[in-house]
Order: sequence, then C-alpha cells, then structure tokens
Amino acid sequence: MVVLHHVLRALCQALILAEVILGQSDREVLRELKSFLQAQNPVNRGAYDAWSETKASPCRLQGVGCDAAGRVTYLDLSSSNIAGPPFGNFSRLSRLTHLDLSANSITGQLHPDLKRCRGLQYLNLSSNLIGGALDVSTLTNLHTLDVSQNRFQGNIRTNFTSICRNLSVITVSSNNLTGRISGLFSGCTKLSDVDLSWNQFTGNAVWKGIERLTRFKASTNNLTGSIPSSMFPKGCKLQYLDISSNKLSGSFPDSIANCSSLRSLSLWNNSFGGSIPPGIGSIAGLEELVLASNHFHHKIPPELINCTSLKFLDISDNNFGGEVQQVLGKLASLNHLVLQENNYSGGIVSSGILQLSNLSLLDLSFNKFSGKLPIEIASMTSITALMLAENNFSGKIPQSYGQLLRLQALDLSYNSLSGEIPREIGNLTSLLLLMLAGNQLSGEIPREIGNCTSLLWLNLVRNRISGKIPPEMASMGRNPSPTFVKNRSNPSLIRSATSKCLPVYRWLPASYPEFDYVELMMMSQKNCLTMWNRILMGYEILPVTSPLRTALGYVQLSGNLLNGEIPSTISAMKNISLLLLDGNRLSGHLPSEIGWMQLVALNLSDNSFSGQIPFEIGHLSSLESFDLSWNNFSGALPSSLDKLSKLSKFNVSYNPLLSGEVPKTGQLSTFNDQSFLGNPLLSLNSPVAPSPRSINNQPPSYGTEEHPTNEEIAVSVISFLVCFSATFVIRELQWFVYLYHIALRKISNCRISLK
Ligand SMILES: *[C@@H]1O[C@H](CO)[C@@H](O)[C@H](O)[C@H]1NC(C)=O
Ligand SMILES: *[C@@H]1O[C@H](CO)[C@@H](O)[C@H](O)[C@H]1NC(C)=O
Ligand SMILES: *[C@@H]1O[C@H](CO)[C@@H](O)[C@H](O)[C@H]1NC(C)=O
Ligand SMILES: *[C@@H]1O[C@H](CO)[C@@H](O)[C@H](O)[C@H]1NC(C)=O
Ligand SMILES: *[C@@H]1O[C@H](CO)[C@@H](O)[C@H](O)[C@H]1NC(C)=O
Ligand SMILES: *[C@@H]1O[C@H](CO)[C@@H](O)[C@H](O)[C@H]1NC(C)=O
Ligand SMILES: *[C@@H]1O[C@H](CO)[C@@H](O)[C@H](O)[C@H]1NC(C)=O
Ligand SMILES: *[C@@H]1O[C@H](CO)[C@@H](O)[C@H](O)[C@H]1NC(C)=O
Ligand SMILES: *[C@@H]1O[C@H](CO)[C@@H](O)[C@H](O)[C@H]1NC(C)=O
Ligand SMILES: *[C@@H]1O[C@H](CO)[C@@H](O)[C@H](O)[C@H]1NC(C)=O
Ligand SMILES: CC(=O)N[C@H]1CO[C@H](CO)[C@@H](O)[C@@H]1O
Ligand SMILES: CC(=O)N[C@H]1CO[C@H](CO)[C@@H](O)[C@@H]1O
Repeated sequence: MVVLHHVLRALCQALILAEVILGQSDREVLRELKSFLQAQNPVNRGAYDAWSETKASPCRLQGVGCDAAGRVTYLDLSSSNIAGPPFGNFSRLSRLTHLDLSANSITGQLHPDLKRCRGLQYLNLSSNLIGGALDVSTLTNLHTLDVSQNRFQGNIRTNFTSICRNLSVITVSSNNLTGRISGLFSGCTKLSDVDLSWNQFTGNAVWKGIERLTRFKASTNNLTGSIPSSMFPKGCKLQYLDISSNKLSGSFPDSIANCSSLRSLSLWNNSFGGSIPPGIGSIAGLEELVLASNHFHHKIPPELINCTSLKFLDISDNNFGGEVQQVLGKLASLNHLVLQENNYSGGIVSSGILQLSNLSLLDLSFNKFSGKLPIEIASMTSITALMLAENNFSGKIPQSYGQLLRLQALDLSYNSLSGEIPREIGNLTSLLLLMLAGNQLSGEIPREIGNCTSLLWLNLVRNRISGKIPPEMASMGRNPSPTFVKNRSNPSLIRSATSKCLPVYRWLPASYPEFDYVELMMMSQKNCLTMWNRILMGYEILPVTSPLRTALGYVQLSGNLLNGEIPSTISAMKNISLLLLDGNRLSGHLPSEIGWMQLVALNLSDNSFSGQIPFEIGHLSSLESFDLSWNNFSGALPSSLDKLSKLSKFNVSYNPLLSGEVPKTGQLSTFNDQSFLGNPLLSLNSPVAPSPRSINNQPPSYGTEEHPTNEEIAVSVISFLVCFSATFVIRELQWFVYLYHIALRKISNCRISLK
C-alpha cells in the first residue's frame, strides 16, 4: 500500500513536471511569436506588443487563454495590425483549440504548420490576404471555420469530407473558390451555418441536408438551374436563406412553406419567374423577403397577408406594374417597402400603403407614377426615407411634407415638379439628404433651409431656381450629430434591402474624383449598403489620408438661374466639402470668406463673377478641384494659389481680363495650357513641368498609408533588440522562480489528494 502510494505520487509529480515543462514551451512559442510579429510589423502593433516578457504566466497575457493545467488553448490575435507572412510554429502550442487571426493583413499561403494544429476547434482567418489552396483536411476537430475575405482559390470540393465530423459553422465567403457545391456537405451531420457567398461555385443549390441547416448563404456565385420542391422537405430548419445574385431560374418552390422557422429569404438578382409562392404566406415569422431583380409575375398571392411579422419587403426590378397591389397595404408590420424599378402607374393611395403606420422607408423610384405628389404622405409620421425619384410626378411639393419630422432622406429628383420649394422644409431638422434635381422648380431657395441643421447633402441641380443664395442657408448642416446619434441607436431605421445601390448612385456627385473614391470603396467593399448605412450613422468610411474625411457634405446648385453675390456667411458651412454653383447667373466679387470653408471641390464655372480672385482662396488647403472658367475675373492670379498643394484639377480658362504671369514654380506650374485657355492677357511661360497635369487627369491618390523609411525600421528593430537582450537574463530568473513555486504547489496538491 505504501509502495503504491509512493509510485502514484512519483507518477503524479512526473506528470506535473511534464505539464510545467510543456507549459514553459508554450511560453517559449509565445515569445517567438511576439518577436516574429514585432519583426514583421515595425510600427503600429497590436495588443501582443504589450505582452510582458517578465510576466510569470503566459495565461494572463491579453488574447491568451489556458486550460486548468496552465497550457495555452486560446489565442486571439484578431485586429492586431499584423502584416506579412503567417507565423509557422502554432502547432507547438499543442493544446491550442481556438485560434483567431482575423482582421489583419496576413499574406502568403496557408502555412503547412497550421495543418498540424489538429486540436483546433475554432479557426478564424477572415479578412486577411491569404491565397492559394484552402487545404484544411487535417483539422478534423473543427467546429467553426471562418476563412472569409481572403484570396483562397481552387476547387473546394475534395477537402471537406474529412473535416465534416464536428463542423458546425463554415464561412468561406469572398474568396475565389470554385467547384460544384451540390452535395458538398452531405456528410456533415452537425452543420448548421454555411456561408459560401462571393465565390465562383457552380452547380445548383440543391443538396441533401440543406433542411438541417439554420443558415445557408450562397449569394453571388455561379449557381444555375431551378430549385425542385424536394429541396425543402418537412422538418426544414432553415431560418436564413440567401441565394441572391446567382443564375437560378424557374419558379421558386412552394414547399418553402415547410421551412416554418424562416425569418429571412433573399432571392434577389436571379432569373426566378412565375408567381411568388403562396406558401410563403404560411411562414408567420418571416421578417424579410427580398425578391428584387427577378421576373416574378405581376400577381401577388393574397396569402402573403398572413406574413404578420414581415418588416422588410423588396420586390424592386421585377415585372410588377399597374396599380399597387392591395395586399401590400395590408402588411401592417412593414418597415421597409421597396417597389422601385417596376412598371407601377397608380394605386399609391388606394392600395393603402400610405396607411402603413410603421413604414419608415418607402421607395417608389423608377416607376411610371404620375399626377400630384400624394398629400396623404404627410400623415406618415414614421417615415424616415421617402424615395419617389424618376417618375412623372408633377405639380408642387406639398407644404404639408413639412410635418414629416422624422424624415432623413427625401428624393424627388427627376420628376416634373414645379412651383417653389416650400419654406416648411425648414421644419425638417433630421433631414440629411434632399434631392430635387432634374425638375422644373422655380422661385427662390427658402431661407428656412438654414433651419435644416442636419442637411449635409443638397442637390438642386437642373431646375429653374432663381434669386439670391439666402445668407441663412449657410446654417444648414451645421450640426447633423443628433440625427447620427439617433441612427446609431436604431440602425434599422435607415437599413436598406438589396445590394443594388440605386439611391447611393444618385447620392454620389457625378464626376468628382473625390467622390469617385467613395464609389470605388463602396464597390470594392462589395457592401455598398453597409457603407451607406455607416455614412448615415456619421461614421467615417474614408482612410485617414482622405481630405473628405472631415466633411463629406455637399451643396449642388448647378444649372439654375441663381443671381447676385455669394453671401459672405458662406464661411459658416464647415461641413460642406463640395460647393458646385456652375451654370448660374451669379455675379459680383467672390467673398474672401470662402477661404474659411473646408472645401475639396469648388466649381464656379459659367457665371458672371468679376473682380480679383481673393487671396484667401489660398487657405483652402484641402482643395483638389477648382474651376473658375467662363467668368469675368480680372487681375493677377493670387500668389496664394501656389500653396494649394492638393490641387489636381484647375481651370481658369475664358476669363479674358485675367492678367499677369502664371508662376513658374509651385502648384500652378504643374498645370498645362488647357487650364488657361482664352485668357489673352495671362502669360503662360510654359515651363513645362516634369509631368504636366491637364485638367482631367491625375485623380488624387488616397489610401496610401505612410510607410516607415528603412532607417526608421532599422532604428526600431535595433532598439528592440537591445531592450530584449537586456531584460532577457532577469526574465529567465523570474520565470524559473515562478516554475518552482508552481511545481511545489502542485506537488503539495498531490499529497493532499492522495492522503
Ligand atoms: C519555429 O520553431 C523552430 C524551432 O522548432 C525555430 O527554429 C524557428 O525559428 C521558429 N520559427 C519562427 C517563425 O519563430
Ligand atoms: C471571425 O472574425 C471576424 C472579425 O474578427 C468576426 O466578425 C467573425 O464573426 C468571426 N467569425 C466567426 C465564425 O466567429
Ligand atoms: C479568380 O480566379 C480566376 C481564375 O480561376 C482568375 O482569373 C481571377 O483573376 C481570380 N480573381 C481574383 C479576384 O483573384
Ligand atoms: C458559370 O458556369 C458556367 C457553366 O455552368 C460557365 O460556362 C461560366 O463560365 C461560369 N461563369 C463564371 C463567371 O464562372
Ligand atoms: C447579379 O449577379 C451577378 C452574378 O450572377 C453579378 O455578377 C452581378 O454583379 C449582380 N448584380 C448586382 C447588381 O449586384
Ligand atoms: C413539405 O415537404 C413534403 C415532403 O417532405 C412535401 O410532400 C410537401 O408538399 C411539402 N409541403 C409543402 C407545403 O410544399
Ligand atoms: C390566413 O391564415 C388563416 C388561418 O391560418 C386562414 O384561415 C386564412 O385563409 C389565411 N388567409 C389567406 C389569405 O390565405
Ligand atoms: C407597363 O404598363 C403599361 C400599362 O400600364 C403597359 O402598357 C406596358 O406594356 C407595361 N410595360 C412593361 C415593360 O411591362
Ligand atoms: C412644423 O413643425 C411643427 C412641430 O414642430 C408642427 O406643429 C408644424 O405643423 C410644422 N409645420 C408645417 C408647415 O408642417
Ligand atoms: C427658421 O428660419 C427662419 C428664417 O431664417 C427664422 O426666422 C426662424 O427663427 C427659424 N426657426 C427655427 C425654429 O429655427
Ligand atoms: C483544392 C485543394 O485545396 N486541394 C487540396 C486538397 O487536399 C490535398 C491534400 O489533402 C491537397 O494536395 C490539395 O491541394
Ligand atoms: C473536438 C470534438 O468535439 N471532437 C468530437 C468530434 O466528433 C467525434 C465523434 O462525433 C467526437 O468523439 C469528438 O469528441
């Protein structure tokens, strides 16, 4: 008995010592990891940079977690500014089950070492730059795999059966993966959540077992064929189904009714035709139905009335038309109703959609509606976005729309509206966006517009608006924060449905390079509407280097009959980046106060401005685009213009009274004679700068982060090495003392438990 006791105790001690030694190896790996990452990322490091070299246990380091034995099982290095190739020694953390490297800039291919991390249950590599084949076939214990937003390519098929056993969540969206997905996950009995979106998968979406999932997303792939009703058998558990932006066709099966837990169904941008399946009406919990950009038949089944939870309905860009269907007016829980791009011509009032008391977004744009703007809209007190653009509405804008106190976006552009802009518009203090372009509006801009304290985006282009620019207008958009705060606390207020970004395209000012960049970002991020919503919440979407970052607002008044001077109050418009006044009858001197705005683009072309170009223009240090052509400016170009170092588009052509010389050095010397046409008194000594810029080329380059010089890198690497070696000796001693204490404590635990 005593012998056994001793043997057991020895064994226990040996085991603990082994643990402690392995634990030390974990610590060693983390130290290697830290120095590897530090070497790869000389500046801007993540939390790992603060990992204490002296801290006794690695388990307390930020982002590190351990099991009871003190072994590292959990490592979270997400959003840590990690760039460069992957670390190659994770497998030496032999107990590691959770590894999160997401939201970094890791490059190269999947490291062969990662494939040896067989214990991994959670692996998140999303939002990196990892390419090559996605071979994770050895990670047979995975529960969750997220490799979305990388550059993986090749055929996915061969490598998934082996990891199916425990797999519950798999996300491979936004890569370049190919292969037929039909049957891909047939053997994965625990699978519940699959996201294959934004790849190049082929085949049809049908595979045995889809009904076991709760979430299936395969948007934006190359899926073809039709969907048989056997896809949704009895017991279907689907809650979210998104197969939008594929090439699926035929009618959508009525058996979807078997998926009684369905909350969101998105079929947009396919070629589905026929009737909307009436079976949808039996899914009482359905909240979101997105059928846009298909060929669904005119008739909407009355059964939809029973979708009593439906909040979000988008049937835009289909073959709907004629009178708005009455069933739509009975969907009492609707928040968002999007009927844009159909062939509707009437029934706005008779359908009852204007009585839907929860409606916050109503988009009827791009249809054939005509007649007066419905007065009934004035009673829709929940409305935040009213989009009626590109129809044939005529008559006046009702004064009573001034009661829509929650309105944030009003787009009536490209109709045949006439009369004045009602002064009641000044009541709309939440209004962020007012688009009235392309109508026949006349009269003056109401001075009350200055009461629209949130109004950042105003587009009145191509109307017949006359009179002076009211000085009060300078107060518009001065404080949009309360509206942004409202949207942040309730994002669903402004959420939009499809990824078809029509309202956003209209919002973007055409042909201004500054906004080209916003557009590019929205497209390349593949999530235009997510970004749109961020904009409406007042979050910055542009990189630090962008001059638009501080003030994204604009005032577009081009192509009207405005006259008189620009009011000197204009300097108060601090949130406006673009001021476009071209094609009016504005005259007089340019007020020097304009120099105190924060403009990125200023277009005064084709007016009757006269006098000197004010020296203060030189204060517009963010100005990139400046057009004064076709006016009567006189005198010399102020020397301050040379300080506009961001200026890439400059035009003073056809101001025949401009005189003096164009400087041979500085910013103005970078423009060629295209910027100075028709100015006989202006001498252009054409120094021909190394790369002369014409008025249309060279869009500003954004997004280039400042990289450290080689010297900076060298200095930081050297100083790191010095610090590191100096602390090393001390640290080793402390660590040893710590190990000794742990070992003693565990050994005494052994004694107690064996007694
Ligand atoms: C990985 O560990 C090996 C020793 O097992 C070492 O030689 C190598 O430098 C380590 N790699 C990195 C990137 O730290
Ligand atoms: C992976 O990480 C990203 C970013 O950190 C996160 O948004 C996402 O939810 C994670 N994926 C899973 C499946 O946990
Ligand atoms: C995706 O792969 C195809 C070839 O399979 C290639 O032509 C294309 O450039 C790749 N796209 C991206 C974004 O990597
Ligand atoms: C989509 O699949 C079809 C065949 O199913 C193929 O011909 C076509 O090239 C694929 N398109 C893309 C973009 O992968
Ligand atoms: C519609 O889907 C196709 C892929 O099938 C995609 O190329 C296209 O961009 C999508 N359209 C929109 C507006 O997203
Ligand atoms: C539900 O699925 C069964 C097969 O499992 C099918 O016979 C039935 O028609 C489906 N229900 C509906 C409403 O389509
Ligand atoms: C709505 O559901 C009820 C009860 O489930 C049913 O009696 C009624 O016929 C349904 N309405 C329509 C239009 O299908
Ligand atoms: C649109 O509706 C009108 C009648 O309102 C009809 O004459 C026309 O053919 C329809 N156009 C399309 C493309 O469906
Ligand atoms: C302006 O708003 C007030 C409430 O703040 C409201 O009483 C009034 O009717 C509105 N005026 C118009 C013309 O809509
Ligand atoms: C709205 O604007 C008018 C004219 O600029 C001004 O007299 C009035 O006080 C403003 N009302 C509010 C509530 O700010
Ligand atoms: C496309 C792909 O990733 N294929 C890989 C599947 O797994 C084997 C090894 O198991 C790799 O050799 C393939 O490249
Ligand atoms: C890590 C994990 O959960 N592994 C499980 C995978 O599935 C097998 C069989 O279902 C289990 O035995 C493992 O425990």
